[in-house]
Amino acid sequence: MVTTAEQQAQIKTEDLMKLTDWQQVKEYEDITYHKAEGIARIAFDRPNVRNAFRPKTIDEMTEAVLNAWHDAQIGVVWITANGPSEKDGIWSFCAGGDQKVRGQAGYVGDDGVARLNVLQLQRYIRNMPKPVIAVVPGFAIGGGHVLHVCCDLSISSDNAIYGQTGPIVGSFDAGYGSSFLAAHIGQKKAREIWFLCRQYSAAQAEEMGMVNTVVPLADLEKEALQWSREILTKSPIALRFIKAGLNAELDGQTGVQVMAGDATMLFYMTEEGTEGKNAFLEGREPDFSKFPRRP
Ligand code: 2NE
Repeated sequence: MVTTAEQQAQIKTEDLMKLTDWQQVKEYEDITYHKAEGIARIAFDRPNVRNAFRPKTIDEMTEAVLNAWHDAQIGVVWITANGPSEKDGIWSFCAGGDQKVRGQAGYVGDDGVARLNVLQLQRYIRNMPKPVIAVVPGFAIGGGHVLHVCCDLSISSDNAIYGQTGPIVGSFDAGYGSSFLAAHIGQKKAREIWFLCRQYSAAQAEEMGMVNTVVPLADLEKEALQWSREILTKSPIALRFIKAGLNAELDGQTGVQVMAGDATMLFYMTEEGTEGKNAFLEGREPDFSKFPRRP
């Protein structure tokens, strides 16, 4: 049976987080950020507005995502959310852009300027050479739905609700929010989601291949920890290339560039690549004669 609203209200973030020794990285206003066991846990922390994001939320999340990207001890990154709402006890992942700060030209920050760097955040999630898991404890709607789509894997609580509202509230994401979604669930289903703006249960999301697995809310982080620990036993470079390869076609020249950068990194790690650098530093001609032209 799906976790009911009454049961959701009884489950606190601390209950979900007690399974490992999470260490706070930095204090933020709109998110929380912790690390443990090589995992980064980055969580929306505006549960009273279904974790809708404003420019500050996205700026904070971007900083945390980049920190996790550049931390060599981190092998898996979670994008998740805290809860429940103090108002009604309901859990959410993210309900997209905060409509209350939406001005004439976009979402307005504390500085009065309309700008929302959520598309940049989507690209960081995709380009980061490590698995990113959406750990979804409730509503994933609008731009929140797009963020889970951009993650490599989605682990869903059974009470989660998925859907789009853009064409209702006067917005849309015709980028990854549409094309990457279609790559997951097919063109017909992606068009249905955007054209009709219906809401879908976690079970329906799993059936259409939009999420990887569904568990009771109380077990969400236990499941995410198990998946993460399994991933952490695998070769980082193998995972890096698989992610880049899976992204490459949809990402066009940018996808090729990311893979090319990874290939260059590997080349630097070879004796052949090092010979070129050493020769320059030693003021001599490089000698590549000993390196075979492999068939
Ligand atoms: C998420 C959903 C379906 C939940 O419905 P329900 O009935 O369970 O909750 P309710 O009462 O609507 O919301 C609870 C509180 O959260 C606030 C509400 O205003 C309410 O506040 P109070 O009345 O208690 O004060 N809230 C929820 N979502 C909010 C939001 N996005 N902005 C500001 N406050 C929000 C239901 O709440 C819903 O449909 N929410 C709106 C979803 C939505 O339209 N999101 C924006 C889509 S566009 C977007 O995200 C986007 C994009 O398309 C392109 C670029 C960037 C962003």
